[in-house]
Amino acid sequence: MSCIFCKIAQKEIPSDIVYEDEEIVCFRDLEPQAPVHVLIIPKKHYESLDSVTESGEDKELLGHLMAKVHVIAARLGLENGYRLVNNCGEDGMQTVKHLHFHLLGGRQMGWPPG
Ligand code: DGP
Repeated sequence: MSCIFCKIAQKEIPSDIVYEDEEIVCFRDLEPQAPVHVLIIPKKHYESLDSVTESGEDKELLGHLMAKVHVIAARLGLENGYRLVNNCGEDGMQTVKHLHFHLLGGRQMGWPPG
């Protein structure tokens, strides 16, 4: 297995995990872009959002992940709001090819993003 986020999910390489359950892991980003910057990933490997299908399994997993976002945000003290970002593919500037959502907060965000 060469995927770095699979290795983080399997605890083969260390990370600062802030939330974990059977299906997902959330850990602090190595290069934080905000006072709070964590990545939420499914443990199951999907290369990107483009790999997600309409199967019941994928819908359940992604629905579960989305339903946990506000739980994680609350745990991290983001009472005043946050931003959830997915970079998909080359134009989306995705660098790690394991589906992940950036949860950013702790400051006022700008719009439009770069
Ligand atoms: P993206 O551009 O959306 O693919 O963002 C990938 C993010 O992953 C980027 O913000 C840096 C972070 N990252 C890359 N490698 C590691 C790692 O080994 N550990 C952690 N915690 N974060 C990583």
